[in-house]
Amino acid sequence: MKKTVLITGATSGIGKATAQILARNNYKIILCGRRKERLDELEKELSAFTEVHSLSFDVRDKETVFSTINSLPTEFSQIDVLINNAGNAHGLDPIQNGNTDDWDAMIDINVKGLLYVSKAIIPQMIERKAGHIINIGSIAGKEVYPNGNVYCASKHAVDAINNGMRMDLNPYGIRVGAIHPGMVETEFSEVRFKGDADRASNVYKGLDALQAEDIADIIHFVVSRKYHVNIADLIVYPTAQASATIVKKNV
Ligand code: NDP
Ligand code: 8X3
Repeated sequence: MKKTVLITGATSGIGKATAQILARNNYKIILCGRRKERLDELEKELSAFTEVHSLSFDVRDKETVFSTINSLPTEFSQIDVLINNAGNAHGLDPIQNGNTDDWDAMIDINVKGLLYVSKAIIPQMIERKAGHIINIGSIAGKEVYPNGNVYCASKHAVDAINNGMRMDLNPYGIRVGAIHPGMVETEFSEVRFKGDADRASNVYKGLDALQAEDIADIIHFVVSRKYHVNIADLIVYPTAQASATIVKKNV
């Protein structure tokens, strides 16, 4: 039987590429994100391969997260795999200059949003004593870098939540694991720099950065292992990167 995968942040980058690869590999897909037109477009594209359903909501909106996920049509209501991917960095400033709206966004989306979506789905996994949760962390959840302060804190929280979830859900046979990418060329830096496309593209200049498809390919590998295999924690860099701050650029 086809497994159903719910992907948050499917309108762009890693989430979108993951939906594209899983749709072609016999998974039913639930696409989530705020940008409705992008969801509609992707749903149309992927419907050529599999059953697709879209949910447009902001992961910060607690009530809507629960009501939306709880009102999925029957054909999509059993969620076998949850990919907690929605998230972004907002700003790259020393702590003393940090914008409190940016701080709120990162904590509310990357941490609290991930928790709300998980809480909406975990009970059905517990009931079936089966399920798989993949949390997209970051190298920023393993190391702190200058000016990364609150984004790094939010991703350290994802790392902790991932480990805690795995422990708490262990009695129920639920797989939990995280993937922590280094530099992936997506809309991530455009969001971080509030639409400054030049500054964003500079981040990836002079190196072969990871592409969203590289991470999607790994997510496909992780979800398609035999059920007794749980890939719990994975750091993925481009070859040019050796740590959060050590990056070999050809400039
Ligand atoms: P993108 O900016 O390309 O994608 C981010 C996705 O998150 C979008 O689909 C966006 O959808 C969704 N999202 C953001 N805010 C919200 C919200 N409030 N409610 C619902 N959905 C939201 O970035 P990436 O693909 O790179 O990022 C995906 C994940 O990977 C993030 O968790 C990021 O922290 C992590 N990551 C990225 C790295 C990189 O270098 N790119 C490296 C390490 C980790 P919409 O705006 O339509 O709601
Ligand atoms: C995204 C990668 O290095 O900007 O999480 O934190 S980094």
